[in-house]
Amino acid sequence: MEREHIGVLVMSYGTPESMDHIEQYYTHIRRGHAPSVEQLAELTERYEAIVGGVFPLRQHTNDQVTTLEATLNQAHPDKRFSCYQGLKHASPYIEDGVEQMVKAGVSRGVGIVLAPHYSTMSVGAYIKRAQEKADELGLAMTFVESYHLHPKLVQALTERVRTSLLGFDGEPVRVLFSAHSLPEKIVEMGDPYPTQLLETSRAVAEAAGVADWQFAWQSAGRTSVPWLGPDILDVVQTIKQEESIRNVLVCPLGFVSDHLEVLYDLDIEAKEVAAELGMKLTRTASLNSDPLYMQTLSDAVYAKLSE
Ligand code: FEC
Repeated sequence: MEREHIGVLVMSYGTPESMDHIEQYYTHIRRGHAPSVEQLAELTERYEAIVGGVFPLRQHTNDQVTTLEATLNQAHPDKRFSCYQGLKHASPYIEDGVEQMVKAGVSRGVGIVLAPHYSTMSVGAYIKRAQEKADELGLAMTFVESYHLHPKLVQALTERVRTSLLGFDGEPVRVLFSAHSLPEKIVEMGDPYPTQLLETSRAVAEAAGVADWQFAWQSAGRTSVPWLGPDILDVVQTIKQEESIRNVLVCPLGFVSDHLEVLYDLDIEAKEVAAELGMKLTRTASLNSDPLYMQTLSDAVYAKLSE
């Protein structure tokens, strides 16, 4: 009997294709409004600072998509899985990925985002775009909304926290779990994002035996509306000045890959703030294509198929 051909739309934030594409990318993030000359220069400088003109998120997303396809096919040989990339702000866009699945003649599609926590403004927006394109093309699709408490995800994060703590030679350390901030209005909307992030933080802290931890937001947008806080840079200052804490381990569990928000906002900006205060700040390694993370995605996709 022929194996059923399932299309998996793997959605990720996306990154510019080259330095020449930063303006186009930034304009897409700003819903069609081009950035000012200063804003563009500032973002270009941040990209230059992390990687000298290469965009690591693209490679990580490529690897995650290829590895997830292999993981799914190995775990479920009775079916044939093909993974397609769909990016939020760069090519191949989410709509392109859906189109590719239809062209390949898959019998149905499952969508998953390379971000474990659901918010209407993040994962919800990815899903909306994919669903609209799938409806237009007549493809049946279902979506994984979140997988923030999957035991293998918690295990992968726990291992990273434990490993990084060894670098502090037994000295007291405050663990700061972090994620991308969003406008405060999501709280009034009853959005599950803050609660899910706290649930993952608590699960990892318990599994790693960490009693001294707190949650902080990072990378808030440069807009006039209020964003969720406290911001991680303020937290670092406050805990040094008010609690005399000298050691900080950041675990950015709202992200899965090495990219600008981790490599610049934490590795350069937060480390600089900490160094000025005479503190030691390190961060846990990103998941990227960790086998436990790939199994988390594979399990979540497969569970969706049998719903
Ligand atoms: O490495 C890279 O090239 C891309 C890194 C990157 C990731 C990422 C993830 C998330 N974002 C989320 C929300 C927002 C909201 C705004 C916003 C703006 C930016 C800008 C850049 C950027 N984001 Fe991002 N985000 C990344 C990069 N993000 C660059 C524009 C300049 C700036 O503000 O720094 C505000 C947009 C608006 O005006 O409406 C909101 C969320 C995530 C985590 C979930 C996910 O991955 O989708 C939430 C990676």
